[in-house]
Amino acid sequence: MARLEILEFPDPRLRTVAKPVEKVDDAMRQLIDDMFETMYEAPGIGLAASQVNVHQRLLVMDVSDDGNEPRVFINPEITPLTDETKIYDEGCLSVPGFYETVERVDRVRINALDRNGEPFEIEADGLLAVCIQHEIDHLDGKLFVDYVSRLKRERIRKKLEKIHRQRA
Ligand code: QAP
Ligand code: CO
Repeated sequence: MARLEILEFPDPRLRTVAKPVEKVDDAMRQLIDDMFETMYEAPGIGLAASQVNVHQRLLVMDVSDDGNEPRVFINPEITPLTDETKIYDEGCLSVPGFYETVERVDRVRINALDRNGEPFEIEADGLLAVCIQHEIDHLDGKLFVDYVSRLKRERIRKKLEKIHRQRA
């Protein structure tokens, strides 16, 4: 297992649209394990491959209170199940230290492949539904800061760029 480096906003690589996974093999399962280690260490509740600079349609999540319900979604397809929306205070491992409210659909169906390449389907609401929409956005090169005002987004960008300069 290994911890992976997480790209941070405004890194342009986070804007890459990820390609479908063609084969779920041992190398993919190794990547999944490394992504879980990276997510749990952070700690976080969701991590998309895009955030570790792997531009394939794969994400890992654990929204349980005890951090003992790992979930893998490969090539996830999302279907909204309602017009109703909810707002939630979101954060992101690629935007550390910043939280903003985002409005999203309240109930979704997800079709995806598991770590053995087997298809499965779930319906999600609450935090699970928020998190999966947030993570699928990453695979499409989108970030939660895209949903806040330009002023807020620019403030966040400047603060993170300053932190990145101080790190270097
Ligand atoms: C996405 O985010 C999410 O700022 C997952 O300093 C978040 O795991 C979906 C984190 C909220 C729905 C609701 C953020 C860790 C983790 C930070 C995360 C930080 C350290 C974020
Ligand atoms: Co994120």
